[in-house]
Amino acid sequence: MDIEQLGQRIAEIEAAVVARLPSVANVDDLRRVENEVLGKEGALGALITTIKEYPPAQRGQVGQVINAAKGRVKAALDGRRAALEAAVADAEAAAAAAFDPTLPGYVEPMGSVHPVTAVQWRIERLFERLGFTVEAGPEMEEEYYNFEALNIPATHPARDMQDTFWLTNRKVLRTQTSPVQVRAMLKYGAPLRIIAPGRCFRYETIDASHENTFHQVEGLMIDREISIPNLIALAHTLLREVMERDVKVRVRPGFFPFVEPGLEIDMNCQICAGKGCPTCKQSGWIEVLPCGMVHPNVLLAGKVDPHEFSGFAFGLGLTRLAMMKYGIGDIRVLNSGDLRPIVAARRLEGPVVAAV
Ligand code: FA5
Repeated sequence: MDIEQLGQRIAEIEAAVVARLPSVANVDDLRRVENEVLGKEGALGALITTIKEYPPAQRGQVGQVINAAKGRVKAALDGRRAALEAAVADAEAAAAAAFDPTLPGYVEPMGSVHPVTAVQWRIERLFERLGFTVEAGPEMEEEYYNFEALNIPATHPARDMQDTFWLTNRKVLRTQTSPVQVRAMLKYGAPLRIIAPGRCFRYETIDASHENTFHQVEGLMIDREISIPNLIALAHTLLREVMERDVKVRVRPGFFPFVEPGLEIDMNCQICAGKGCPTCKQSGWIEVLPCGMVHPNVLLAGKVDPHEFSGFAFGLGLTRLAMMKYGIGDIRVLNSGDLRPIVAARRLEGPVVAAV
């Protein structure tokens, strides 16, 4: 290749690079192009090695031609690099300008606890102040603790009082929280003060006030010289404190094999103010607190001496109490995904979470 041909070859290389530059989209691609042209084995870079093929007298001129071309190509590459960097800086500045820190933030909707949980927590705090501890028992319960230990042998007609979900392993879904009574006596002995909130299950026809899954709170106090006036006083305090208003209660006899005597403490229906509605079955009263003095057979099952100790127990209908407190007329909404009871609870209390 003589000098003239070399000049043409260089002009072609330069023209190709210049034509290609506008389509180079970023600095990394530009570095690749630079290497392909100016690198040791690049189109221009490799020409340097051809110098020795020229007569010594021409070699200086050949070197100058090649280096001048490399300088022009380098300048074109630097120009494109500057343009690409400026475009990136402009895009970053535009993005920063689009962010307005003075705009109000997005407020996440705040969750809150279920009305039944809110009432349960309130009851737990009240009883903790009175020296009670909070116990739990299994929802899948031994037949023994759900029935026999509570003075309900297999042949006793009282078994039919609570329609039971029997499991194939001969256990039951507990129909009441009362099994925790004997479990707690065996665990701690006497004297004893516990409450046991939890879910209960009954194979029932569902209506406005009956669910097959609902909550109770068991209460048990065992000591020397415990009597019915202690129980009634505590029941009244409990209902007033939970409802946060004065409520009417009535006491009537009740039968449960595990208490003697047994009582039913009812509260005036808060849905209809005692006038009568589907929730209270038009009676104006709602049964919330069956209770009584613990039967000696139950104390014996718990290895507590009935000659030394006596006690009272109650089984508060927690779900129904939550309904009364928040004016929820139909129990079914509490186990559904319906948020209306939550909203009602919020309206009365503010965010329930904050009250805990
Ligand atoms: C009992 O379950 C006894 N274990 C209560 C007890 C404990 C008595 C200790 C004496 C001493 P009862 O079956 O009545 O009793 O249920 C107690 C409360 O649970 C009822 O007053 C009612 O408020 C609630 N309850 C009962 N069945 C349902 C149901 N299907 N749906 C919603 N609440 C119910």
